[in-house]
Amino acid sequence: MTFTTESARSIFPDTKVSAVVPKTIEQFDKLKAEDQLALIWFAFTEMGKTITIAAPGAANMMFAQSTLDQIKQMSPAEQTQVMCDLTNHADTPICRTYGSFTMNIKLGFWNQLGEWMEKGLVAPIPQGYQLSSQANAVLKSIKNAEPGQQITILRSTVVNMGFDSQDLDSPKKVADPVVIPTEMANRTQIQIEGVTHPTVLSYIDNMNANDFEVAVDLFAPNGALQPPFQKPILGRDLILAYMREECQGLKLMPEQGVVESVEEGYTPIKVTGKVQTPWFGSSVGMNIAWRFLLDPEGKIFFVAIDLLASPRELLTLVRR
Ligand code: ECH
Repeated sequence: MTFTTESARSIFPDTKVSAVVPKTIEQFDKLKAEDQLALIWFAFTEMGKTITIAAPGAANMMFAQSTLDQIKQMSPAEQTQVMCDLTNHADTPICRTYGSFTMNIKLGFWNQLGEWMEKGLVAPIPQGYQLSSQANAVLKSIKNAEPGQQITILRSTVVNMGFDSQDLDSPKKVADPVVIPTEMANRTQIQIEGVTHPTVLSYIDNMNANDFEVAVDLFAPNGALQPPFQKPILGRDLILAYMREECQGLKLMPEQGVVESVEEGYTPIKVTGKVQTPWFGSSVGMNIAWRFLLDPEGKIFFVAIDLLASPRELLTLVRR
């Protein structure tokens, strides 16, 4: 049997991914808008006691600035309405503009609103707001989750907001500024206990250097990358676009791995370790597994990135 993307998805079936994340997001989506906003506020302020968020540079926020200023000038009632509209995916001009933002601009947008809410420049969550019992249960599961899982839940709530429309009269999708790859002299070379395959090492090193064109060349033309809790992204063009939007400034810190025996020329390799996002730097290390399947030419036919259920899973590298 030769591999298909679908069959490749189930390599290393013993990998335990976080169940808390999809479960919490599902419960969160069922809450009413006011509860969703208040809950994120409570979760975010609680997390802020132990982890620090790094605000993005002004250049990255350029596309959101006029919308943010527009909101700042509204009455408190209108501001609350905009936030509820975003949560309810209402079809309004602001929700359409928000829908055209990249992930990082969406996060930066809310980060700015949060700062303004704290300073009283934008309508805050009403003092003494009482969460419903369902919302309280969701808040509790977020509080009990690991930091890497908490920020994944939070990010997903922000990314899902707004109105995403395919209409021609909607604002065109904006792009993040393209980052310049790290100079050769300043690059680091990773070592992974148990894995010396050059494709895997080169993937990690190029991702860490923001050199996405070189990283994507390591994929087979029909190769696929599967981000946590998502379907595989197919083909080099889409993978490159994804990397430019989602992978700038990531720090991949693989620790150990295992190479399974070759099956019809395909090599399964599993690597575990930590990943840091530029949003939280070294204050949050996410526990990650990369499940690679290399084709007979040594190109990446498939790689899944999983958010692990617990740090214990970093050691689950058993062969089938
Ligand atoms: C306030 C209240 C009202 C409502 C809202 C508010 C503001 C909320 C804010 C939230 C900010 C959240 C943030 C979350 C950031 C999360 C980042 C994560 C990154 C994970 C990256 C990973 C990368 C893995 C990958 C690897 C690869 O090899 C290939 C690619 C890829 C409070 C006002 C809404 C401000 C900033 C979770 C795991 C390793 C798959 C990308």
